[in-house]
Amino acid sequence: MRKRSSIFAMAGTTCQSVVNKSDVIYVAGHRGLVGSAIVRRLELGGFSNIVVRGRSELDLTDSGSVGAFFDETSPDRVFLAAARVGGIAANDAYPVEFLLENLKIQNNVLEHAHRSGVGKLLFLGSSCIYPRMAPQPIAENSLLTGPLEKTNQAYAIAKIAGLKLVEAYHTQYSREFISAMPTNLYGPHDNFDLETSHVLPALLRKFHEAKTAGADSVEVWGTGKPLREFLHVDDLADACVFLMDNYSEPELINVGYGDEISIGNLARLIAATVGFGGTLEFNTSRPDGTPRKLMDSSRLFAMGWKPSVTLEDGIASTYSWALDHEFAGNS
Ligand code: GFB
Repeated sequence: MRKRSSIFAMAGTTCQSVVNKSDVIYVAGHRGLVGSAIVRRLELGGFSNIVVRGRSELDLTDSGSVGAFFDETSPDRVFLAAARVGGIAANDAYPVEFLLENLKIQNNVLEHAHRSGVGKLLFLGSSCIYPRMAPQPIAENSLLTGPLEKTNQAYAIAKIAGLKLVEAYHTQYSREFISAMPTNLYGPHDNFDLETSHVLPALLRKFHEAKTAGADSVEVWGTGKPLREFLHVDDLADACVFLMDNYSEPELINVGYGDEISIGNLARLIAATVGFGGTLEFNTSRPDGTPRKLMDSSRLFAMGWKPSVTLEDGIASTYSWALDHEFAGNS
């Protein structure tokens, strides 16, 4: 029998606002960019009861296994950072997997977290849930006010289903589940594969390899004109722990950096950080995606949380990490 089901199934009994150091905290997706940063942040904060499971130990797309895991571990808190993710090309190429795997993972974790009486759960979405032409900066109330960007529609729909399920558990069962929508992220443990990654790790690899090979130019996808907002994943992890303590509303909340940069200027900044002195070639046969995606994070900022890693510092430290972990043997 799950240990807290009967107590927590009662309406209005789930408020546990402050995370205790001894709480059992399950971080789903601990090997990924976001999950690994949350684990680092929790360890720094002195949380000692962190539960993680690798893919070979727990298949989050399998409901029975997820149920058995929650029975066995009975977490007090859950950070749901497990997801099938990728950059613009991967989203475009694998809509079935982005839709199906994400729906399965989030449905299983949310359902079994509810059944086992988890005190609080934070679900992570993405800024691509908002309409392609949403007014900028994008406020939370832009959700479902217009058509989505086609290149990441499948992922966005899965994430919208997830945050609506979070809201439903909140309103129907008074379950303290919350949703955070991060802007574009980067940092250590990112995916650096050129076809499936996001732009920042891809450009770090491209410029690094071009410098190493003595190449004259580097290909940058699209026109270079789209605007993106980048948040270092350590800041996101800090915001997630902050929200776990301070936010209990059913409605999603944005987590952004507060500033944006064009892809062309991002490429120039990365080239300078890496020390590549050649030229940029914009390949316009590759998609630009959403023209602009700056989040309005004023609700979060007004609560007292602010990011601390500048884009310049974050790129430099991510490059340094990649040199040791991703590009080792290629420098
Ligand atoms: O980061 P990214 O793949 O995803 O691409 P999105 C951002 C922009 O960088 C696009 C351009 O305009 C790309 O065309 N870009 C330039 C590159 N060079 C490259 C390159 O070498 N690799 C990549 N990947 N891009 C994602 C969504 O959209 O944002 C996801 O697909 C998710 O679902 C994520 O929401 C946060 O910002 O366009």
